[in-house]
Amino acid sequence: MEPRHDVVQEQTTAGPADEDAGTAATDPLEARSDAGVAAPGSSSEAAPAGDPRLTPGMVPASEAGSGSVATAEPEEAGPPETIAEPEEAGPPETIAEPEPEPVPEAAVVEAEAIPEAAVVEAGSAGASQVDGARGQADEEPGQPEEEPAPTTERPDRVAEEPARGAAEPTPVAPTTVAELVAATLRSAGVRLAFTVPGESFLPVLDAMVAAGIRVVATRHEGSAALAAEAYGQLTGRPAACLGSRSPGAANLAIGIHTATADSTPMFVLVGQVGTGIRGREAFQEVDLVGTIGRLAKWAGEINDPATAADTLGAAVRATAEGRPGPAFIALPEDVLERPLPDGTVVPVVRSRPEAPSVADVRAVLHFLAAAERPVILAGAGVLRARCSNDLVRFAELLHVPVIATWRRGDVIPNDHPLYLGMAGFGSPPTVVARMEAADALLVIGSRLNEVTTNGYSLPRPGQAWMHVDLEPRGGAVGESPAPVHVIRTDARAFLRAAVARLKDAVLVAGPVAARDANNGDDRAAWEASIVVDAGAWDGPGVHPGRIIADLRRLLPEDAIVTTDAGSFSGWAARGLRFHRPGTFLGPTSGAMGYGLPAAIAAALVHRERRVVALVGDGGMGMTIAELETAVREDAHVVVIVFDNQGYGMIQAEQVDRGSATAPGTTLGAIDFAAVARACGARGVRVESDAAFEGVLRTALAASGPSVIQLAVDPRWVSVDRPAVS
Ligand SMILES: Cc1ncc(C[n+]2csc(CCOP(=O)(O)OP(=O)(O)O)c2C)c(N)n1
Ligand SMILES: [Mg+2]
Repeated sequence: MEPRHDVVQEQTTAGPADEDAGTAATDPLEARSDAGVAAPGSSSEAAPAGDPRLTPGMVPASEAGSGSVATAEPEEAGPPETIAEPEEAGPPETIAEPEPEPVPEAAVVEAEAIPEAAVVEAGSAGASQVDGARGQADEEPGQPEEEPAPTTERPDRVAEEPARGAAEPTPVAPTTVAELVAATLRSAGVRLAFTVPGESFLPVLDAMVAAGIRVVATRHEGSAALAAEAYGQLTGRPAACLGSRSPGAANLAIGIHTATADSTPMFVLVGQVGTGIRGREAFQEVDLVGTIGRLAKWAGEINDPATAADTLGAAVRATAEGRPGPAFIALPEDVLERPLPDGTVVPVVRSRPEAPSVADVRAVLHFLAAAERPVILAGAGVLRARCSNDLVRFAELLHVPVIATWRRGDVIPNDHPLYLGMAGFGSPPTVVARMEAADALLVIGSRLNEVTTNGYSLPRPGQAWMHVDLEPRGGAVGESPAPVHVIRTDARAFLRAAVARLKDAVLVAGPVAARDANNGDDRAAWEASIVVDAGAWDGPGVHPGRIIADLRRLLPEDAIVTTDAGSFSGWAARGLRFHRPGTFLGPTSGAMGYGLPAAIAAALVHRERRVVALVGDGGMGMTIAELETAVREDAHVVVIVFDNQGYGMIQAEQVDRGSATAPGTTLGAIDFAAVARACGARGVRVESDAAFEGVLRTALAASGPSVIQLAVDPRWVSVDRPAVS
């Protein structure tokens, strides 16, 4: 793509950084003299009040020089007072990032309390989004740590009461392998563990409780793993899940895969048969590391107290460095209570994101600024790095719209005029069309999976795109078409650096106005395409789109929504709106059974917030016993079951393929409301749209779990094939 000479110019004094950037006379970010820069104090004042084309920090073309945009770079161009910074002229509303992190002090105290704690410095190549969530990625490299966003909610009860009301344990140096495991996890940020216990790892559970990690029993290991995964998605910190030998590990598998697919930090601990009886058909014996362990990002086994610290250090590094993911640790039963050698220390990992180079940042800025129809596609990397505010600022400064990757619809507030929807299942046609129309696509914090890319049709052949990611795919399985530029860094490090360069930008009114006009049209088209509650419907049962519209109207802005897999989820994907990052949890693994365990995890983290799980009758059948877990844990979750008495999404596929009998997808009735009541929760069946609002209001106002069972006629095939037109 030929750079447009009339779009961007950069006010700078020539210096080493410019040589570094390699700018040339034809570059759209040409070095220019002060002549094109607004006079001190003039920039924001020069903008006519109320002119929607001009945002803070921008000046009209007449002020900026002919046909150009100038960015004044703070480090090169002199003091910022020459140009009004966005903050001075009215900052964009701050988005509340997910909750402030409650962990670091305790982790530090503990590490320090253990003599000679080994600090494993992570290499600079990988950015730690995990540690970022614990506070370190709040720092821009070389910058002081940022204050967490203010919050009105009371502190996280999980962190506050790790042992449910018990006092914070006094750290003691571990003496056994089990204690070392617990101490390592605790120092890595773990505060919650979900498990179905087995005889093979009981000393670890006791050690965890002693170390201040709260242990929650679930009714199935699959739920334990999915709850731990959801906790990691929500907080950016790892939780743990535990299962016993091969049966427990097999049941944990769904959550291990989900954590890998969703780049979620997590520890998976599995009891293993004793080292002395391996290979002899021992009870429940299997090569855990070589089988189920391979679903994880990293897998290892602790066979010897002498190497336990090294193995655990590698596990922590795996969760924390580069693309986050689950670490799987097999724990042979006979090793757990063996004493540690003298001098064993708890491994502590610190990693910091690598800052992008000036040239990298410039390449992206030029790319977006020179385009006519640029788009940013933003994914989980932005959420994990907790930099939605930075992304909003970046998009605003460049006037570039943002599309969320599949199941990351909360990446920026959906009521922002630059938000143009979520890609993937359930997205309206405007989303793919807009991405296809982009002459410059910036992908940030996404691995570009099959669903987000509309079956790998995006980026389309010949489309110019750039990739900012912790682990961009390259080599034989690299992206096609290849990106024109790749920056291996975390989203926050990139966005911070880019915003720092951009915030004094001055853009000519002409291109900005054209961009804004396009963005306005695109936003209007998207808004028109996400109506899900249209059409006359008097039953039987509810109109799924109206249920979603009611939720959109009635849920508080900080409510957290979780979802299962199924046709019902399409109405939510299209019709819900998110106002804050960290308000949606959905697995890109597509795992059924996620909704309820994820909601329980979210409710344990945010006791004061409303948590709503959207599930089908199929998915609910898989995890229904966790209602008892929710009751026992006093988790305030509202589970909304779209009950069409079948595996609807799969049945639709069968019908499309011409299956005569659609075998295996018709289910019978379960009285989910009655089961809820039998577990000690509230349970209500809703047969009509009109009845829903009152039932929902009651459930939201109550404490503890509620189930709202919605009768859904099977003619509601999907959001694209509703029962009414
Ligand atoms: C664990 C798991 N098993 C199977 C599937 C395949 N699958 C996707 S959607 C679906 C049907 C879900 O049924 P239900 O929860 O009732 O939702 P509905 O489609 O009827 O709205 C199935 C079986 C899956 N995604 N995950
Ligand atoms: Mg169903």
